[in-house]
Amino acid sequence: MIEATEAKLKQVEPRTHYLNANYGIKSWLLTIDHKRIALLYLASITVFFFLGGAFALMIRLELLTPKGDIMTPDAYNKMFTMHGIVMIFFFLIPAIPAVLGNFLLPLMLGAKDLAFPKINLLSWYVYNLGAIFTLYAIIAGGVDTGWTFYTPLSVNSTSQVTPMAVGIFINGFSSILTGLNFIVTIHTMRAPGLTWFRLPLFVWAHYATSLIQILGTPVLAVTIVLLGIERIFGVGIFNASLGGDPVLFQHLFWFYSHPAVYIMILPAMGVISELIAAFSRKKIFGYSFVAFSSLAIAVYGFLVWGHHMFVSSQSVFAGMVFSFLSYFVAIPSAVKVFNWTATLFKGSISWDTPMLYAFGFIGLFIIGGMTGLYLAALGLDVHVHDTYFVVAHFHYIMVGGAVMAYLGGMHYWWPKITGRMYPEGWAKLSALLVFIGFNLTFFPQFLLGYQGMPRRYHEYADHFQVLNVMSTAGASILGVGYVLPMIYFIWSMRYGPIAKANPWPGSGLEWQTSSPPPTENFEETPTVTWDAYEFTKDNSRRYDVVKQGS
Ligand code: HEM
Ligand SMILES: [Cu+2]
Repeated sequence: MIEATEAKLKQVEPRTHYLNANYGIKSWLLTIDHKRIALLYLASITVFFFLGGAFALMIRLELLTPKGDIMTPDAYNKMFTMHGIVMIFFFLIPAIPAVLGNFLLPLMLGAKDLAFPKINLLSWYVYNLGAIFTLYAIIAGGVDTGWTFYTPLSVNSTSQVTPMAVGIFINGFSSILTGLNFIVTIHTMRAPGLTWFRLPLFVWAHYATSLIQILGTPVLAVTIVLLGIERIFGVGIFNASLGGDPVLFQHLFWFYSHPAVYIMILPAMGVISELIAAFSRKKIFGYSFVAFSSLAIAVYGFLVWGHHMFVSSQSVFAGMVFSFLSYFVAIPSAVKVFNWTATLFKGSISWDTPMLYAFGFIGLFIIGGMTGLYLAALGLDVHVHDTYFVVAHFHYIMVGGAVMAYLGGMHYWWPKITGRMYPEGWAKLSALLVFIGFNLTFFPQFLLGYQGMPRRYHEYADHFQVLNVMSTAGASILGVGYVLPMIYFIWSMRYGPIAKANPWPGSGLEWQTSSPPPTENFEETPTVTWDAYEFTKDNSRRYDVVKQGS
């Protein structure tokens, strides 16, 4: 009843917010509003998600039967390479920071924008410039080296390695600039009263992620430049016959790429902390442990790259050290899982769609993380290295973890972003499809890998077929689960019920302004007098009345 009146009022009295403040292509392409830039990223990233998804389905179709009958081995190599490259560099790494981070950080901090709004816009253009080179490489024939570009293959390959490397190199700068912008913003633009230990854990997670982006990404950039130099001039950096070392490439590559998996998972953990608090209406148990565990993960993450190289000619002693250190990375992750669980304990839990994704995340992340411990065990890894066990493990982390959190976060903040609610029934259905489809796709791959099916092969022995058919069937369900939200999100932008300022309700500053927020985010700079996740007793909003823009 009250809601109906509220909706009517809004129809009578249209208010200005960041979406309707200006119209026209130019007002979008030249915007320096972090909220609009987030949406620009959302558009670019969604294109790449579905491109990468199309490659994935081609892989699974090929693997439906043991004989390689729908494509040549060469085409298959290109298929999984491009799937990996697109998903990692153009979807997973930017997804949560560039879309949700961009949109939310200034709102959560009570700031008007990021510290460097123009650099923020520049980051988006840099992303797209990199994307153009990558798309060119794909159209011009693709790359067949695997997303890891291992030498010597990547030096000798006649496929489009060079333009692809250029694309990833350029894209890296977008990542660095975003990280830099976030760090400066978090340091300098917090609202009065918003001390470090009152920050939402989402902000802590992005702070830690930004550190990795700034420290790690340049290493990848250097690695790629060296690869380019080696390909063009053949100076003998990686070429053993000229005195180079092909394994050096793997060291450089994983020195970046292991920390990079935390670029993908830390922001996801930040999202999950917000969801768990909001939907159990409790303060996160052990707030400062969760905050510091993000930093610990960011720092430790740089010490364990060698666990990707147990069988790449490093000494047994080096292998033991990397194995040992890898177990330590598990501790801060486990701290988070334990603390989320403790938060749920005796909480008043509600089962809205974002919470379903949060539960999904926790379950799948535990499976992904525990199997990571198996892989970190030197002796076991020698057995399952380069089998489907590894493929299953990293999909549980990256798809079961990062993508679940991304979707959960998109649902949670959708009313804030668009001012409209999504259809809850459809959303629950798609969350269910994603969960079932995901497990059916990737769980059989643990068994396949354990039984010895190698990854990156386009034919396999007959007795692996049953599990592969299950996996392909799961992938189809997962595909439907991913397409559904895209459809109803677009639908909801026009027809969804009008959202309140704080529909769940949540406790962060972003919920204290109207949905969608005005261009300047807040009517007046808020002063913070409460700690993170301090919910009011009656579960109501902290401020019931949020002044609307004129
Ligand atoms: C429908 C969903 C998906 C299916 C069916 C699928 C399938 C596969 C398969 C079969 C491989 C192994 C290729 C091989 O080693 O022969 C693979 C590799 C990979 N996937 Fe996925 N995938 C899916 C979704 C995703 C998503 C959403 C991401 C990232 C967000 C992702 C990231 C990767 C990466 C990084 C690799 C490694 C490529 C490599 O080095 O072999 N995948 N995927
Ligand atoms: Cu690793």
